[in-house]
Amino acid sequence: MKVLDAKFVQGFIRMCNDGWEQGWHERNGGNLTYRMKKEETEAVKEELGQDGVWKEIGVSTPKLAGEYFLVTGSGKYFRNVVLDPEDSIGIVEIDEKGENYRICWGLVNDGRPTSELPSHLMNHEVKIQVTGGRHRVIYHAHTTNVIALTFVLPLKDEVFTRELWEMATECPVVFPDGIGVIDWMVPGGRDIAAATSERMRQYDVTIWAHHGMFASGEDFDLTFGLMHTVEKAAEILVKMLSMRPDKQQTITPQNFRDLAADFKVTLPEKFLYEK
Ligand code: 2HA
Ligand code: ZN
Repeated sequence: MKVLDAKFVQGFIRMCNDGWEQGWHERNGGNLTYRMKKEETEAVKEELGQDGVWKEIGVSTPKLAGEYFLVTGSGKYFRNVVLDPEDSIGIVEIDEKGENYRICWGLVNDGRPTSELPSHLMNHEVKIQVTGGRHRVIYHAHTTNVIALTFVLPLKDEVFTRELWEMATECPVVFPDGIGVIDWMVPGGRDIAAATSERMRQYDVTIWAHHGMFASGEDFDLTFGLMHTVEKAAEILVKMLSMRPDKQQTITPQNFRDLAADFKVTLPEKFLYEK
């Protein structure tokens, strides 16, 4: 089968375009990676070259040895993915040590995988461990309202989680484990990758202060839906804070406990503090 005819590739391209249409991917902002299933790799094998040069990932991810990933390219624009996928995205194989990658398909004009490859791969490695391999998608986007909030709220997991939960009843059901937040860091390197993956052990979403969000999920719908839900809650919070800084009424800690019981989710008490 041709790579571009495969369902997972079409889903990946659609997600890139959906993110662009949300306004989360100005210029070359944001990146997306997908850990391919064995049968998906097998299905497109006829188009996967073995002649790519091995290059250093920059971090060591031994649990990803031999895995194949579909990735967006460094410097590529999400808005172009749907028009010219072979230029904008590619498939990479990870070597047997988990330290190098080679391009097997796509990124045809001397392209390279996303500059955030270290963060993506470290997050994939952590998520394989904590989800027993269920999570396959890691998504980074420059979500406007979440970024705006990182200038006015304390950069604490408890504060962001609680404030965003209060903005929409679905939030604690969609992200019951909460949200991690890290201080501003230089993007693209080993340090931000380590700090993010440490948060992703507990959470499916991590906010990068003054930069954007990282989200992890089982498939494209769940991961895009998670990003969308968090960003929508942030939009409501920005609107609320713009109208008046205090709340006339809100969802209370007891309301959250009642919701958790009915919706069969566990909401950690550390987020249900008295204010
Ligand atoms: O430009 O979003 O974090 C890609 C990025 C870097
Ligand atoms: Zn970014």
